[in-house]
Amino acid sequence: MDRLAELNEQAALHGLRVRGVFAPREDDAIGPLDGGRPARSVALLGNEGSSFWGAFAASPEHGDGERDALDRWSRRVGTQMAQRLGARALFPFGGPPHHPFQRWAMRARDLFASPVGLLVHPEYGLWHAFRFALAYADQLRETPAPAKPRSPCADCAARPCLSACPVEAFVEGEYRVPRCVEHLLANPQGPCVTTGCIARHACPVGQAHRYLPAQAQLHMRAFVAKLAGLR
Ligand code: B12
Repeated sequence: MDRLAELNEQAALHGLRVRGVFAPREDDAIGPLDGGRPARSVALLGNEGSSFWGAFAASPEHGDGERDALDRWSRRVGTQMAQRLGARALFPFGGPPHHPFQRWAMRARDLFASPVGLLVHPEYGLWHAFRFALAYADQLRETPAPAKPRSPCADCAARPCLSACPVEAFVEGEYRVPRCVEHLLANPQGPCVTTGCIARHACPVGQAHRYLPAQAQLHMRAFVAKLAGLR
């Protein structure tokens, strides 16, 4: 089996998807892999919609009551997959400094910056994210990446994502984090926390892939806990 097919198969066991592959450059600061070989391919692994929720909900991390359950699950699954596949795992959390997952993802596949900063996908809209990346010494993809389609935001004149936030935390190209933080902390039972970011819900793209309520709540509660520390 080729290495990309093997990776797809292993990822699917955890409800994860290969969310693009790119060839790293020097300025990606990935460094040498075990044995001193340079990384030649990096695969991004993550969720499309709630694809990983069943696997995560059945995991020990989900039920143990400790903090950062999803990050701990991602670290365990990513580390195990890396060992099995002869790759090195890189994580989106644990910084700063942070690995630039969004910049990498735009190089790797059909993802685009949206007005609210999250990357938008033509099918999944804003309902996708990254759990880890695997750096390989091999060339994982032999055929050239498919041509990028047009960003769905290019044809969206209404831009409901920018007007939906109750505290105007998003203006084109800027995320006013303190406004969002104050609102979430002051309204822990409000819809932003219980159903997920209202600006994200307002995007008309990928509505069928909106997160399950349990997943949306987990992300927002984890986010609020982190924000309380940032204040
Ligand atoms: C720091 C951070 C935050 C900070 C925001 C910092 C800021 N001022 O923008 C906080 C903690 C507030 C935050 C919030 C959220 N985040 Co965040 N965050 C990150 C993190 C860990 C690092 C980003 C970074 O600094 N990268 C380093 C630079 C060098 O790399 P870069 O690719 O060039 O990163 C740039 C973009 O990330 C951009 N950016 C990030 N957010 C926004 C928002 C706007 C409006 C704009 C214009 C730009 C922008 O700014 C970075 C610096 O240029 C990334 C994970 C990662 N490692 O990339 C997740 C990440 C960007 N976040 C993500 C998500 C999902 C969220 C939340 C929705 C969390 C949630 N509740 O589920 C919220 C969004 C707010 C909301 N109301 O919905 C996802 C985005 C997935 C996607 N579809 O694109 C990421 C990739 C994590 C993941 N595991 O997938 N986040």
